[in-house]
Amino acid sequence: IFAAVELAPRDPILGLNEAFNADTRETKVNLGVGVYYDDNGKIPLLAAVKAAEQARLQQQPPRGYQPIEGLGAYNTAVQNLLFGAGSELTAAGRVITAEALGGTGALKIGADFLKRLNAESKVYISDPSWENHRALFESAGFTVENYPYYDAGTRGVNFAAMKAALLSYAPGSVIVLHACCHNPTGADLSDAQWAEVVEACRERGLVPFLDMAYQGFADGIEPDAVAVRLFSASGLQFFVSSSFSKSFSLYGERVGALSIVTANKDESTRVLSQLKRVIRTNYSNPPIHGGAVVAAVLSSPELRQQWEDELAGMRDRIRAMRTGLVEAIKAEGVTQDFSFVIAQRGMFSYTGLTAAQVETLKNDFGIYAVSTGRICLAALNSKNIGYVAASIAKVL
Ligand code: PLP
Ligand code: TYF
Repeated sequence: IFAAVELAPRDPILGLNEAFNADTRETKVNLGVGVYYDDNGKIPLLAAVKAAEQARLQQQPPRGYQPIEGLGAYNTAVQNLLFGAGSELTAAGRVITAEALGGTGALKIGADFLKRLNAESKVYISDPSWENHRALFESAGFTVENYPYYDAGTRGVNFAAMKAALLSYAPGSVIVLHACCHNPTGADLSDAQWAEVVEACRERGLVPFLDMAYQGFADGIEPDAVAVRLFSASGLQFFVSSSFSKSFSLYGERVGALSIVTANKDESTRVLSQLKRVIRTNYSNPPIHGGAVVAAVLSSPELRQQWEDELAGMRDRIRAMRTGLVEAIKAEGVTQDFSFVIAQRGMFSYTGLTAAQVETLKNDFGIYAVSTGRICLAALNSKNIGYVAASIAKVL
């Protein structure tokens, strides 16, 4: 049966973890995968999560099947974060939300549903984008192409090229947009540019698919939702995949959601019925624990406040690491200007390090980064930042 099976390539990012784990050097640093570590280099268990989990364990709840679309309280909490607590769209029944297996699971059920709606559409992702975007939409059967995005010269977005491209695509094309904290570049659109993207989508009849994996990691819960809010105000229909992997530090629990904004309540009923069909044939219904914990935190004023404070702590620590890295590289005598690292948003920086320099960082210093030069700032801490800066200075 398996004689002709070929060896598949490793995931370029998750594959780095395997190499890192096998490295025996004590000074090794993993700047590859997009995970938030605290100043001790550990993945935090948030205090708000711990409190909600302990309360849940005390209750010893039964483990029946969830509804196909997941827990109602969870889906409502997701909608409040994305669309705002007083959203007219949710009040009008124009938003449906299904709990999903992380942001990845949300993208997958969204892609499968879109394929049933319009099998011939093309899907466009940013150049560059999260590796898995292409693979996910291709595995749903779509042809995937890039729209212009990052400009290495300015270390920002080539917005003129992006907008011109959007305006050239066939109506019905699916446009995957990073709602905030662009992965891998850290370069985001301004609010004014988002408004122009909304108009381009309207003018061309495009299908916007916002991917929100890092809400709260740029400026805060509300400001980071600006793209979702602008699309909401536009009257257009669109998709949003979202994830609590990072913002709740619940990576392995696989907690995310797919939300779809429709034209009206009747359409919502029909769309949800079809989305449930997609879910049923994928995994039937989502697991209970992660969503129940998130719902408990978000529906308790005290725990919610505690979570927002903890999220702000993660955001501030990443910012401090951005500034600290730029200063430490400078202190090593490097004259090249790295101040762009401070302006980038979210967990990542496109450092401009070449594949060869990344390779040397790994071989000579045990510092792991993605070959594109992407590093995860959230893996830096007060103990390793000096070593990383000194190593970068040596490979430059
Ligand atoms: N979308 C983007 C842009 C991401 O960076 C990630 C990474 O984690 C995801 C989606 C997937 O999130 P999850 O780990 O919740 O599946
Ligand atoms: O980009 C990252 O590092 C995170 C984590 O297949 C990740 O989004 C990376 C690759 C992958 C799944 C998650």
